[in-house]
Amino acid sequence: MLVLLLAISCGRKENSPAGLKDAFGEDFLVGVALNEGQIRALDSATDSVIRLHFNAAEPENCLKSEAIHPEEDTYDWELADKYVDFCTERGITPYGHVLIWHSQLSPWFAVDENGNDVSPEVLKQRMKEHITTVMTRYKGRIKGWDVVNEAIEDDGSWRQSPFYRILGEEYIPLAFQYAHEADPDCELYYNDYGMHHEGRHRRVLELVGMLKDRGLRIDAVGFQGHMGMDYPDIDIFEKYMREVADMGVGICITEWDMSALPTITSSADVATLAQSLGIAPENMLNPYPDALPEEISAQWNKRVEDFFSMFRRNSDIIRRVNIWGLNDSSSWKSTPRRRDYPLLFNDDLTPKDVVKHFTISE
Ligand code: 9MR
Repeated sequence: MLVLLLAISCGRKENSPAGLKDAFGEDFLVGVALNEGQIRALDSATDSVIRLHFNAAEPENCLKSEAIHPEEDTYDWELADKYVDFCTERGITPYGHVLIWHSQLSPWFAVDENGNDVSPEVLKQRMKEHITTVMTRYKGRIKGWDVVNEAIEDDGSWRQSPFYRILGEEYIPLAFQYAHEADPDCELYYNDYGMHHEGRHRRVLELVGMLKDRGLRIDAVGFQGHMGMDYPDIDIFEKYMREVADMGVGICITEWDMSALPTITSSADVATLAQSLGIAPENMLNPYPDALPEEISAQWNKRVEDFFSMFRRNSDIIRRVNIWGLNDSSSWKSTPRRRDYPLLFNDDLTPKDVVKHFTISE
């Protein structure tokens, strides 16, 4: 009776799920990317929302090589250790992002003392040392790692990263080999964005096939979910996920967020776009500095609902959906000069309509 009364007073029915992790409990894990303040639990209200809604996490920045391995013989474990402890204490499964990525790469990683590219042998040795040291520290605690991130361009060509320049595409199987040797029980992923581009999609299929043909472990492909109101096409996203899963790997939706702002590409006709949205052309870069208009908010919530319903329909292949941040003000997409509304919680931590839709039973 007390439980029922409490549930009613909280606006929920007795059997309605409490948080997103419960709403999708039968389907997949629901994760959040944690920033430094959240990992340090600086704000108790933030902490409560994390505890209520999420059962998985990735660290937004603290496991990247520039943060954790700033100099060749120096590791900085302070925040990364806290991240893993934070998750463990709250029953949240911690995931690792990221081992080999061209961006936020430690400046020393691929160059010699004169700033020239190191030899292939030296780079292999550095990759192996980095992967082995980091994975060994969190062995048995971090459940899975993004081993290689963003190696492929939209058109399917290999990204000209220092790793590719020095080792060619061979750096990818090498990274997976080193990772598996470091922690044989750990899940290993390839992670990339813009997965609706046909060129990248074809190359991802080829890459997964190549790793499997060589007998290397790859558990899942991470489809980063950085989206907008007009991309990606939901049917193509679903079709491509299924095609990748058909190769015998799981799917993780990693880094999910959806910009609520108009997409402006270099070829966009900004004046026409502005007119169609009723926005003055000079305000197009920051069209909603004070609040998101209700009409746009309704469209945003509906599109998010469509995507999450599609994820649920594909729960036979999707293992985890990881949101790239908690509330709008903490998103990498929102800055004072371009205020965006891409996450599931408002600045004040209240849930958006789509969260209520999934967590409150009718
Ligand atoms: O959210 C991250 C932001 O805080 C960093 O400044 C940025 C630097 O590149 O990286 C962001 O996260 C990226 C992720 O690690 C890989 N995929 C793209 C994400 C958004 O840039």
